[in-house]
Amino acid sequence: MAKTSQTAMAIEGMVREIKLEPSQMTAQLTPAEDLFVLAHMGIPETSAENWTLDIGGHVQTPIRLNYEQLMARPKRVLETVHQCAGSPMNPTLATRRIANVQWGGVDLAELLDEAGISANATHLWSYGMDHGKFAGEVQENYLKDIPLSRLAEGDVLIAYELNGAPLPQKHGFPARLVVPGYFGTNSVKWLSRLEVADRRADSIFTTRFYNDAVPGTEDTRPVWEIFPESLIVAPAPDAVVAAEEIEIWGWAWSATGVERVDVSTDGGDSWHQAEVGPRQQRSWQRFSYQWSPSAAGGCTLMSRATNADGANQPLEGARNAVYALDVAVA
Ligand SMILES: Nc1nc2c(c(=O)[nH]1)N[C@H]1C(S)=C(S)[C@@H](COP(=O)(O)O)O[C@H]1N2
Ligand SMILES: [Mo]
Repeated sequence: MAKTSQTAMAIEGMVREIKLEPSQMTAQLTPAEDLFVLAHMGIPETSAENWTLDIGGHVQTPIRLNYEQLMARPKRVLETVHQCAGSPMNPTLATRRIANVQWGGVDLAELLDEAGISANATHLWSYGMDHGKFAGEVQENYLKDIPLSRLAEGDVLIAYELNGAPLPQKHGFPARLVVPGYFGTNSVKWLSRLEVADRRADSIFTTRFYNDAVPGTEDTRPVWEIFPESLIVAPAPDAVVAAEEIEIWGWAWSATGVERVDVSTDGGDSWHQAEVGPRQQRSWQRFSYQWSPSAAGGCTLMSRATNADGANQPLEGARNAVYALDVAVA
């Protein structure tokens, strides 16, 4: 059974580094070294010198860019929330793999305008250079799709910087897609090809995985837009707090921005409207509630975000379920 070293490298397994608990998410901008790392088939070796990005499919003029040509285009800088949807095998589990970072890169809609999208096109397929085994089957690449309608909203980037520094290898060097307001799974790292298509992509990552059941129907829905969600940063779980006014604060986010956050200090029996800070571009938003505990003893704290459409967080059984933690009042 002879195997080349190439093959051995290609079957490296899943990478999943989760670095911060909610109580450690104190910074508005998540430092790059604290950012979670997810890769289904390991981290490929790539280099800027040999790298090219092909844009083709249903376009009038296919485009090929090298790293230098990508960098020579106008640079856009964008702060956005970045969220992993959690394990594709367990789509109703809340994992709170969330960060808020700044990407630097090139506007994808402008590039596609230059290529000229054909009238019948509906989706954009994105190919990563990583390949190997996933779910017991050999995958030729990491292939995802987004609807072209998302591009019309703007802010979709081909990013080559993270928090002002070159994209680290594990985060997609030389360049990656960034789709703000969509789950991280769609932001393809080690990007090599973009294909304009007239249907959804047929990879395991777009068909078998990353499609949610729509409750009460037989239908499924692609894991694209993120849902309204929030978490409490402070106080931390199991903290002992003094029986005087304290601030309960955390982060709230959604694809379109958060309209309101409610906080409960009695395990969800009653809710109080928190103050919600501004959104920077597509960032998460700070919320804060001044709490005056009325008695000593244990309390369960919760937060619940609502977006402009009135959608909010289920109490349980969902990826964006309400986060709850216990504290003790001294
Ligand atoms: N090429 C490629 N891109 C990928 C993945 C992958 O396995 N391969 N994982 C996706 C998933 S599930 C997430 S959550 C994000 C994580 O991005 P990060 O590791 O830079 O935080 O990358 C996405 N892009
Ligand atoms: Mo993910």
